[in-house]
Amino acid sequence: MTTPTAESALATSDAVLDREETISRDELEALQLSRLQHTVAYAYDRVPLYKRKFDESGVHPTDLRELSDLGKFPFTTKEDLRLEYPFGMFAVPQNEVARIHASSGTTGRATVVGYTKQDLADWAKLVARSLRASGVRPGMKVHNAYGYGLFTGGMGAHAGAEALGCTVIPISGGQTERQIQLIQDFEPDAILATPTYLLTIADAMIKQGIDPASTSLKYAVLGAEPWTEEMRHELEVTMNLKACDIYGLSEVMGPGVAGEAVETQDGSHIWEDHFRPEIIDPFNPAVGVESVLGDGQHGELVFTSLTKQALPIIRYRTKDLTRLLPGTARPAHRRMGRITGRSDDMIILRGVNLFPSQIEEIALRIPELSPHFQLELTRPEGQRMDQLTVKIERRDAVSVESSATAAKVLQQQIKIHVGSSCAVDVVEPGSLERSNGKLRRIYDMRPKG
Ligand code: DLL
Repeated sequence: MTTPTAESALATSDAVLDREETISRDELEALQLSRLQHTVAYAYDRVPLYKRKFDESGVHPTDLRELSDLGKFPFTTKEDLRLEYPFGMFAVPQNEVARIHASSGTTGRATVVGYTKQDLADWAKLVARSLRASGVRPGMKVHNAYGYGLFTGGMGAHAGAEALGCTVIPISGGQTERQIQLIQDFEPDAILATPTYLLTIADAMIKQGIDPASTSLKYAVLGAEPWTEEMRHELEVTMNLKACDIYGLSEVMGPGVAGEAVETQDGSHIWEDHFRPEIIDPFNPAVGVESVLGDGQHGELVFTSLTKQALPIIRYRTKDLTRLLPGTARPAHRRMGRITGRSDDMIILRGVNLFPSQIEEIALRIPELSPHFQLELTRPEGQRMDQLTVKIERRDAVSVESSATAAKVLQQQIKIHVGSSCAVDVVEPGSLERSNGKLRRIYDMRPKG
């Protein structure tokens, strides 16, 4: 855990917050209720899928009398968005859609999302709010290394930094040498990137003989993939900056659904004036008020948008596993715990559930091992059991002998903390694939079918 410093406390005391950041929980919930009542009626009237689903479940927008009534409404899934491809979920005519984004669609059809001008303004405001919470201030130079294009990261972060009053450097992801050159020449105050891409940049700096701790960068706002406290520590020490989390997903908006405050660094605050979060049991996703889990309980995060016009989203199942915690730096807005993983990224190894984040957490506590690792799943010939191999790079200055000892330690720690037996293969520094954005950690080489 990183402790707040005098400098970071100062960073928020000089900020002008949105009124909604400082209102009471009661006032916020009253706002949520009226916005929620409007949204469910709006979605029911304008999007055939919602009308059909509500009718099939026997609920009507007028059934939403208090916030907890939301639990009676049916869920929306990625599959729904795929089936309605491309524009079936849009609640406004096409000429009112100012922008379209889409997911890469590696596992099927892309999911398409749209924004009205007002949606884009709200999105920029929430990203600006998140960046400000993380220490970024008007007038700062912001190096934006999230990918531009259909991915919401690049343009979403860009518009937010502009709305905050920053000077934006729209470099996008990749071309790491050039990124490093521009960081040295333009001297940005903040960098926006995925945590693993920032790691790639730091790593490449070291290879070029540049000390990553010596750059102008003071703040990093990192998201789009799961990362751990151990990774935060690694990046903060290596790069001599404050690293905060930013969370979001295209179907709900993009980056800026939640953002972390630099003075507490205790998880992202969900901007609850625009989104109503719930936690459900991912393995038993029953509809019903009683099936919504209480604050503090782990489960799958579900979001309902409260202000979106082009793509209102009702009870969207994110597949992200986390829990809701009370607000701190922004008391009315609940925080989300770190995402431990996605329910579809979970490896089930001989009955034991395992997420890449758990391996990151354990590996980074072993000084000989680097944060560069991947997980390979195989099923050796003639065997019915799956095998997990953790391939991990040793740190530069570490000898092959001491890395063999470190491999044993990692194997034992995984056995103790996760409960799975696995093989560990410590490999040469620089031999594993580097991230340009969202890093793929799991390589599933098991025979299909
Ligand atoms: O990744 C939006 C984004 C861009 C967020 C830049 C933050 C920064 P998608 O491509 O739709 O949108 O992917 C959304 O990424 O459901 C999570 O599984 C994961 N994710 C996003 N932010 C975080 C985070 C963008 N801070 C999916 N921590 C989500 C952990 C995250 N996972």
